[in-house]
Amino acid sequence: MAASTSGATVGHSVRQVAALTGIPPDTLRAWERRYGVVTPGRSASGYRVYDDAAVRRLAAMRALVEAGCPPREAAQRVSSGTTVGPVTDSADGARAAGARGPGGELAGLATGVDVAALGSVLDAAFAAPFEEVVDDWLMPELERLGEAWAAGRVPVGGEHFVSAAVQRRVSGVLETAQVPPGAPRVVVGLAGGCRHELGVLSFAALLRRRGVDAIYLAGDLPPESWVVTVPGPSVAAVVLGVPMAEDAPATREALAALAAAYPGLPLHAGGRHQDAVADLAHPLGHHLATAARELVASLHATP
Ligand code: B12
Repeated sequence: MAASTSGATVGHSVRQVAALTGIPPDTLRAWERRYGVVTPGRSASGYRVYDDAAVRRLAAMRALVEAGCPPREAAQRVSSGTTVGPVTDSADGARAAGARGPGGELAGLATGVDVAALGSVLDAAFAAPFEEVVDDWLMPELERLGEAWAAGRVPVGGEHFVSAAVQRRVSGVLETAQVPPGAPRVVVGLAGGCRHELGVLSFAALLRRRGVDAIYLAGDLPPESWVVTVPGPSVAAVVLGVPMAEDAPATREALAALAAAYPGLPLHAGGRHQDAVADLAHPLGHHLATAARELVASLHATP
C-alpha cells in the first residue's frame, strides 16, 4: 500500500490527506476540532501539516464512520487504539489473535509471513460454498484488513502478502467454474488507475459459477481499451467496480465511452462507491451473491 506506512515521517497538506483518505477537507478540520482525533503541525506559513500516523488515524476513523460507527465513538476508538485486535510478532500468535479478535483473521495473518498459516485459514474459509465465503467472510475480512492497515497495525508487506494470496484463491474459483456453450457474456473489471480487484474478481467468479461467460479484465483499464475490448453484440452486459470515491471520475469516463460506442449495452456498477456513477450504470448493490443472482436473472429475461 502507501509508501508512507513504512515508518518514515512525511508531511502532508490538507489537500493531500483528503486525497489519501477520501475525507473532504472541511470534514478533516471538523474531526480535528470536534473530536481531537489528530493534532496536525503547522508549516512556516501556518498551514496544517499531517504526518503518516495522522493519516492512518484519519483513514481508520473514516473506515469506522463508513461502517456506521458514530464519529465521536470512532474518534475514541482510534485514539484508544481499539479499532482492531491485538497485533503480535509471531505468526502463531497472529493467527490466534486474528481468529478471536475483532481485528479479523486476515489482519492477524498480515502481521507475519506464515505461508502455511495463511494457507490453512484460506483452506478452511474456502471450504464453504463460494457464495457464502464472499459475503459472509471475505468482504468483512478485507474491510478489517484495510482498517488494520489504516491504523498502522499491519505492515504494507503483510497486507500485500495476504491480499495476493486471496487474489490467487479467488482466481482459482474463476478459472475452475465451468461455463456452458452459448452462455451470455459479461465483461467485468476496473477503470484506469483502479487497483482494488478483489470485489470485481469475486463478482466475476460468482457469475461464472452461475453459468455466465464472465470475462475478467482486471484493473487499471483506460476508456479506449474498454471500447476496443468489449465487442458490442457478443457482450450482454458490462460491470465496473468503484471501490474508492477517487475511482469515480475514471469509471465515469470508461462508462461514457462504452455508452457512446455501444448504445443500449447494459452497464452496471459495484463496489463501495457505485452510487457515484448511478447516472451512467445501474448500481448492483453491496451483497455480491445477491447482485450476481439478480444480474443473471436480468440476462435471461432479456430477449
Ligand atoms: C487489499 C487492498 C489493497 C490492495 C489491492 C490488491 C488487489 N489485488 O485488489 C492494494 C495494495 C493494491 C491497495 C492499494 C491502495 N489502497 Co487499498 N485496500 C485494500 C483493502 C484491504 C481491501 C480491498 C478490497 O478488496 N475490498 C473489497 C470490499 C471490502 O470492498 P468495498 O468496495 O467496500 O465493497 C463492498 C460492496 O460494495 C461489495 N462489493 C465489492 N466489490 C463489488 C463488486 C460488485 C460488482 C458488487 C455488486 C459488489 C461489490 O462488497 C463489499 C462489502 O459489502 C481495502 C479495505 C476495504 N475496506 O476495502 C483497502 C482500501 C480500499 N485501500 C485504501 C487505500 C487508501 C489504498 C491506496 C490509495 C494506498 C496508497 N496510498 O497506495 C492504494 C490505491 C490503489 C488504487 N490506485 O486503486 C483505502 C481507501 C480509502 C478511501 N479513499 O476510500 C482502504 C479502504 C483502506 C482503509 N481502510 O483506509 N489496497
